[in-house]
Amino acid sequence: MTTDHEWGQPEAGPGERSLDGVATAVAHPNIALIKYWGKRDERLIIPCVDSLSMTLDIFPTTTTVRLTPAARVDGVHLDGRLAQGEPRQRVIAFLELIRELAGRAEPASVDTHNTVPTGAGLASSASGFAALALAGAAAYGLDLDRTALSRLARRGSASAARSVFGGFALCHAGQGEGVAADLGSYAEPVSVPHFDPVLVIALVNAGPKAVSSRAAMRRTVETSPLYRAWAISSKADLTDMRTALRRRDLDAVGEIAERNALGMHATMLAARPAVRYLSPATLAVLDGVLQLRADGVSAYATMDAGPNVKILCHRADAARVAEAVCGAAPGCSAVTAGRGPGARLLVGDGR
Ligand code: 2P0
Repeated sequence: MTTDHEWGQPEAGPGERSLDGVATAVAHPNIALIKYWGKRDERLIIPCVDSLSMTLDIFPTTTTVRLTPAARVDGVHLDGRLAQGEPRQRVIAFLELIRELAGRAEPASVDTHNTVPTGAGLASSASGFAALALAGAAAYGLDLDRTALSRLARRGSASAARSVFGGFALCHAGQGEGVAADLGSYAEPVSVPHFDPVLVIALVNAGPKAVSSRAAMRRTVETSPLYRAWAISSKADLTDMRTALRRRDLDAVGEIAERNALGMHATMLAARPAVRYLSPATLAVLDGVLQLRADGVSAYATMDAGPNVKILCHRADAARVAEAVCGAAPGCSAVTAGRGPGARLLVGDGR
């Protein structure tokens, strides 16, 4: 059995520093059991709803930030290639934010390596901005505690606020506007010792999504008549989820996660025009999950901004679940993730 400490939960205390203008950080993706969908401030990236996630122990992102005082502009490399367009702009805007906080002006080079397919609804922006926040803050000498780091990561991608922490994390939507909203919106760890479920990730399509989650959530908030109802029910889902986690009741956790995710997708289907991430293969996997439950296996599905399905189950059932859902959807492959660690700096050889 594991304790939260072993899962890399943060400890209170001084922030993480780099003394020589270079830092490398590793962060893992997370999957929300209570979803974030919709922003009430697009510039500050303030979510409309609280969310709760499990950080994974697979698909890490490793990011090095190196200050380059002699350079004229920032250099951004993603998976060994010079980044272009929007991905590059998002990284540069994030570096600007760090420089503003640090009161510094030197450009930097950013080198990021993802082990998860980018943009396929598998949370690459969560691990990506959590790693960039930690490495960037350290390289620029910013002394941030984990709450401030989570707040900073949120400015890259709201789901990244949660990947700062290992295990389970709750991201507050915060209240008010402007500075108050910014201060109030950050993630914190939710301690659930001795609870070790897994997520079987059924990959039905690892290609990039047709609609970015950013554009899709904007359209949903602006046009879906179901959005408000889901946001209200999501509050109740979060309360129920916290109780279920406290009880380490996997069936309750799974039921709540599944209804929350299906509700989120219902809001998207009702948007105008509709946003539909669920494919025929997604539905075949969901049928497989229903059959598993009919056969007495505790298995519950959640889906994000893409067609892939994550199935929550007991670790002992993971192989059976993977086999069943992949049998239900031709071309599907599965990988199993447990709860993983929070973002951390690498030192020495890790650089
Ligand atoms: C989540 N998703 O809670 C939800 C559920 C997808 C579905 O967070 O615009 O990349 O950068 O804040 O975090 C995906 O959206 O969006 C996401 P931005 P993000 O995990």
